[in-house]
Amino acid sequence: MHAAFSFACFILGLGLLERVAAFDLSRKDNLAVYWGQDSAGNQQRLSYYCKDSTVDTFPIAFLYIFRGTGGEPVIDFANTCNQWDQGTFSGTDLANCTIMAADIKECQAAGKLITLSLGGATGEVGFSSDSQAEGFADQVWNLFLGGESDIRPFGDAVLDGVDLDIESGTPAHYAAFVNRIRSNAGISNLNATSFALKAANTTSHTNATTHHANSNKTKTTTPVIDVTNKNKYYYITAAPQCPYPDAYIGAALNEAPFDAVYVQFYNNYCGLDQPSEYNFATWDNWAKTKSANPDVKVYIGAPGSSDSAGEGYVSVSKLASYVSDAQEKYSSFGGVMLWDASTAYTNNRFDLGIKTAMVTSAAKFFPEEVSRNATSTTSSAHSDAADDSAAASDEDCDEDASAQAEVKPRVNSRFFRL
Ligand SMILES: *[C@@H]1O[C@H](CO)[C@@H](O)[C@H](O)[C@H]1NC(C)=O
Ligand SMILES: *[C@@H]1O[C@H](CO)[C@@H](O)[C@H](O)[C@H]1NC(C)=O
Ligand SMILES: *[C@@H]1O[C@H](CO)[C@@H](O)[C@H](O)[C@H]1NC(C)=O
Ligand SMILES: *[C@@H]1O[C@H](CO)[C@@H](O)[C@H](O)[C@H]1NC(C)=O
Ligand SMILES: *[C@@H]1O[C@H](CO)[C@@H](O)[C@H](O)[C@H]1NC(C)=O
Ligand SMILES: CC(=O)N[C@H]1CO[C@H](CO)[C@@H](O)[C@@H]1O
Repeated sequence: MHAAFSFACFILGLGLLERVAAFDLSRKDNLAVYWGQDSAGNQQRLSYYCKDSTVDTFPIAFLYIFRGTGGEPVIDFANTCNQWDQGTFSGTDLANCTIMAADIKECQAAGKLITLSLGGATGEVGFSSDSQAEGFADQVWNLFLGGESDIRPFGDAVLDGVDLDIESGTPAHYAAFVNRIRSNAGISNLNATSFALKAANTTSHTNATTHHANSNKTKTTTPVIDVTNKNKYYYITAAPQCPYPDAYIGAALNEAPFDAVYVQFYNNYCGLDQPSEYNFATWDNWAKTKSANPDVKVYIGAPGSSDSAGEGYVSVSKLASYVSDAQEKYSSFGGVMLWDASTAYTNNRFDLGIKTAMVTSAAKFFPEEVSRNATSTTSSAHSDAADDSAAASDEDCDEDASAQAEVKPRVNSRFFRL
């Protein structure tokens, strides 16, 4: 009885996870697309890009000043939320982006990860000591992740992790930052897979214990673990440039465990437009021999259009051939990263084009893995449990959208990344 009950709960638990098509880091057809810098000059609110199942992860960009006025960081999402148009928390330059909370939750309900990207080309970033890095990790944890603060730029929305796109400042102490975030999240010795197993195990064990509690009152004190809300796995990624090792985040990548790296194969001699210098093999070798996490996933980072990078743009079919090559040869390959959402959408849905190609070739190389379909999984991602909340917030969002339509989109992004 005990065993059968636990097993049933375990299966039920997994069923709940699958209803919202949970993110799966182990796949080789994931798509991460940066959002926030309005590179095409027509950026829509975040939820606009979550209406279908094309994109799995949105790193939102950027938190670009670590220590601003009042000791708080500074964030900017161009025409969607910034310190000038939306206002700041008192005594700081930290924008109050509570208007984005519903969008973040709507995207998460559709099974997508929303992470906060730190840095960018014009970032004022860096640390002078491990303790400063740890203090900043606590701040980020409390402002955006599972912690608590009087000021939460996204209100009660809880982001799914952080991305380090460090392209300036000093490279030291980022490992201390990463390790502190992971420690705050309670995942120091876990990865996404072992965390999920442990959570499922804990839930089934707690339920089994509770079930038997009537026969022995002393057991009713067993704590109930909440695995639904803040107690989730928090993902840490980085966006190194392709020249190996990366000048800014390279050391940290060897010292602290990252879940994935979105290597920028553009604006550099080793980019996608330079087939003879393109160096994914070097990054695969790094993953297996030097990375603090030997299971780290390496994504091919690409421009979403010819306008979104100085050089390195290639067509969907050219990128697809890099993808199928990597799926076949490199076990570290995890998918594609695009900079950014607005340019990819403007460029004939480049995101959908590469996602469809990735899914098709992954199904060819890994027929044993449950395949997914970039065009047809939309309905399943919105099905079942996710439906009610998504439908409710859709209505709220439509009202907001018409209100927002009157705000003029900015012509130039202040953080156009070259
Ligand atoms: C932040 O903005 C929301 C609405 O966008 C508002 O309700 C809230 O009062 C603001 N918080 C502060 C501290 O200004
Ligand atoms: C699951 O729980 C059992 C009993 O508490 C424990 O022995 C086992 O190691 C746990 N497995 C995981 C993956 O946490
Ligand atoms: C209840 O738990 C106590 C302490 O663990 C144990 O001594 C007792 O035998 C249990 N009673 C039953 C009915 O299982
Ligand atoms: C987690 O770690 C185990 C080995 O400890 C590995 O087999 C598994 O692939 C890892 N999962 C992820 C998502 O990295
Ligand atoms: C995905 O589904 C659509 C519609 O059912 C179908 O036309 C397409 O061939 C499928 N693609 C893959 C890669 O299975
Ligand atoms: C199947 C089942 O009963 N699951 C429950 C296990 O315990 C957690 C926490 O109390 C509940 O949220 C689940 O519904």
